Amino acid sequence: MKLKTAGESHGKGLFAILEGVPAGLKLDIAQIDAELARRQSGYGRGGRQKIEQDHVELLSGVRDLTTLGSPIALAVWNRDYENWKEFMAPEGCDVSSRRLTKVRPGHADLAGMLKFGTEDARNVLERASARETAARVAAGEICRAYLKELNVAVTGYVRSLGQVFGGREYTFEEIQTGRRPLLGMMEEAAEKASVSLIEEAKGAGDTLGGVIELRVKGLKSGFGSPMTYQEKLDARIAAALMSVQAVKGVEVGGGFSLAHEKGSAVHDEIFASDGKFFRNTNRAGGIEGGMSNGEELVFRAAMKPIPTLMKGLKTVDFATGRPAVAAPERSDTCAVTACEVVLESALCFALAEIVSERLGGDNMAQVKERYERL
Ligand code: EPS
Repeated sequence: MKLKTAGESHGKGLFAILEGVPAGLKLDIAQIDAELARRQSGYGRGGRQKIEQDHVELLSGVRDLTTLGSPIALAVWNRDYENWKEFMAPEGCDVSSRRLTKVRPGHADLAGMLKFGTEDARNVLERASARETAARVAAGEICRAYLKELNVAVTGYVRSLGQVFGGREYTFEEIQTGRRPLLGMMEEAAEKASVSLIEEAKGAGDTLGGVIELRVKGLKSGFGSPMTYQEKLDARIAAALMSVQAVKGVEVGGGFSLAHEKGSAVHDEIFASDGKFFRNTNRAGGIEGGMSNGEELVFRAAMKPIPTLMKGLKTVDFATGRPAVAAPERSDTCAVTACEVVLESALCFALAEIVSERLGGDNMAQVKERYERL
């Protein structure tokens, strides 16, 4: 499977081409739209989400809601384009307005201007914006449908937000049913404390990040390979998660905490019963030697606070070379809930890609039969 996205934050829309989806996969547009809506949700989001009501339009590769095996092209149109076409239209527009030169620390502005040889950070930030993830979520939902046919399920939740931490570990089923709608956290007390923290940050013109946990249930063993470093499951999934805007760290299973323990307290001991292997712990996060081992996959990703601060950080005006306060573009105070949704989508694509490489198959019946046989 291959996925490409295109589109600018205030351009006509966000687009994806997903290639390699077998024929015969049933799609549910309402389900894709529900996940797009969840990507727009979360306490602490900015004004843009009041303008948009993201909806997927399937443009090719699908007939009567069933995939054909051909590349799937899809669009999520930007409603805000109406307000921006004067400054963004590919066919010609006013590029002297809406310039951004007071480059934002932590954003793509400065490095991008130097790299692409432009004096307007808008030429970079429009693509670097996390709005791109709308296309990834729409495509990711098609990948989730593919995985669901094999009884592989993906879920996740917001584990911490700023300095607010959740209280305990949760089972896959608890996460699937117990995630709270306001912030995607699991506990009411943590959610309340997070809402106050977001209010406080908003008042101060500041932003907040958090940690997201992701789980995969039902993936059989043997996906990924230690034979070449490029094929390692943990490496490929870490790369997929790190590709999501603002993600600065990824852990697998016990992650960083494992480095502080002795081996005897880290590795999951192996038992067998009725010819089946099992473990009573899962500190490996379901991956050993770069392969799935049949246990749940467990990942955590750290999202940094969004770099657009209303209060503005110290910077330099690219146009004058003089000290300045970074441009306060409209943005979110906190988008950790949206990031959780996007990370699930990125994970769904990465897994579908890895699974389809091993199984091949022109149609879903073939894919299912091959998976059953493993
Ligand atoms: C986003 C849309 C953007 C931002 C945010 C995410 O909308 P606008 O720039 O029109 O307010 O809210 O983008 C960023 C955080 C960023 O750094 O660019 C979205 O739809 O997710």
